[in-house]
Amino acid sequence: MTAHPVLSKLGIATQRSGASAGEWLATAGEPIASLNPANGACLGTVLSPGIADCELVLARSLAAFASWRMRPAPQRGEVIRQLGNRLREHKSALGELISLEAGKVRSEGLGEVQEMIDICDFAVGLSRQFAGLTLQSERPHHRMYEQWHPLGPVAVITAFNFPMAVWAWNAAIAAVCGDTVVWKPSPTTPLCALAVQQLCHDVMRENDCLGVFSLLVGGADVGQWMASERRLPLVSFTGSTAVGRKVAAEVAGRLGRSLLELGGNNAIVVMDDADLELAARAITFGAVGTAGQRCTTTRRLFVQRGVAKALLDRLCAAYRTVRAGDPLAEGTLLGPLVSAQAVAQFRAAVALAKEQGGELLCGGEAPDLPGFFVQPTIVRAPCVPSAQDAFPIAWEETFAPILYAFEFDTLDEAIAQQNAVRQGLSSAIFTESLRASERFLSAAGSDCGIANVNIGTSGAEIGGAFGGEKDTGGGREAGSDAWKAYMRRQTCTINWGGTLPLAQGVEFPLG
Ligand code: UN1
Repeated sequence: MTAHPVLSKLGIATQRSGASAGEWLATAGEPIASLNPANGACLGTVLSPGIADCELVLARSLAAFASWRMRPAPQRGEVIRQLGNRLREHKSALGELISLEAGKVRSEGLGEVQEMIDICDFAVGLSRQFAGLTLQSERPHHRMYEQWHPLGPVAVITAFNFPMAVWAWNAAIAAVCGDTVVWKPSPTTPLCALAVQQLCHDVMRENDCLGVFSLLVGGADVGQWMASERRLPLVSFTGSTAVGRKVAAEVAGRLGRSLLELGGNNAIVVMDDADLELAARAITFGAVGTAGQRCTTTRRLFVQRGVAKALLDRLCAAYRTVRAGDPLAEGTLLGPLVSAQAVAQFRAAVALAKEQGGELLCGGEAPDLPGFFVQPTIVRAPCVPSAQDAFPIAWEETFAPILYAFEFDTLDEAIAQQNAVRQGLSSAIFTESLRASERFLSAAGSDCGIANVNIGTSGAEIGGAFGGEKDTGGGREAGSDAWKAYMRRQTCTINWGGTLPLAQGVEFPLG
């Protein structure tokens, strides 16, 4: 099989090892095939690591950590600056590979690479800003402060839908914090991981820090090993709530830390006074973009009764203009789902929605094509007092472009319904009313980790902390002070006087 030209461009045309600790290792595990979801063709095969390979990678990661943690943070930042530049140079090839392997349309593939570049820039700046507090000691001639130290090798387990960027959110921040990173990507998108790791090899070699970034392209056995491995003090996991729950329990059992980015079931609330053009654009991008396979995808719409017909008509018209097909072709807005199984889940969800009284407003079909394509779909939820009991399908996260539309009368009702699901990632309101938007953003408003006004639920910038509440797992990654998850806090008290006063006035006189 001749390798796709983009693999040659990225230097991985003949690469088959799925394990690296700075250089590719001979691996002993099962082969993993990478499929192009737009046509089902095999893009390449990667050999997964066995547990002995995992042990070797971890040993090298630990060895690299011993010196990396002592390199001044701004110098670690310099390495990430170079990585960001490498990503800039290869942006177009990396974006194309994301489109080939994950099925994202070209602009979204490139956007994902940009997200990596952005987080590198952010991490470079951050590397000069890790700051701890100076605190007031109650004892004379004592100084108290806190400082932040690196944790050790960090496990990063990522999903197929952001096959590069979620690694970058974790890896760029962890690396400037002084941690090393052991990455287990989704076995559905192994080549994306290989390409990124190959770029890391060059950067690490040139900066004499081999082992800071390692890779283990494996399945659930590798994930299980990571969760139970005490020498991985932090496990960052992105994926389903069901698997995240298991990872969290396993990591908690050894009192390790986990950082969870799990399922979302994100909603947009549209008030009667909203700019419907803006809302329709945002809902279409949120629900149809990435073929509905973002954790931030808009899955539920709550529209106030006065504008329900107008908005749904607009949406159905917009959906009809969405061109599906080859993700790399000019003008395509909807690529394939990631697998045949995802198409089966789409079909099952549409069937259940109809069975539970939903009315199909548009889409609903999975055309019989070689790739894993489905139609963007809107289902009107049945009008019942408690939609949760009557329409349980809308309480599930199906990774497909299906939007469930609900009508409501009052904002309080919409907020209550929006918050009624188990997940709590992203949310948005469209309104021109200050009162309505502030109510939505208040402590009694949206219960999600992300709450937006007049923009959709997906496409967050890296500068904010990203993550959500409840079944979404509570983790925060990327910007703001998310770096604190990758470090340990140390409280230090220094006595620079000549006596030993005890705190709380305790006396302990000796002879
Ligand atoms: C994900 O779907 O796992 O906010 C992450 C967004 C992207 C990240 C999504 N920046 O949609």
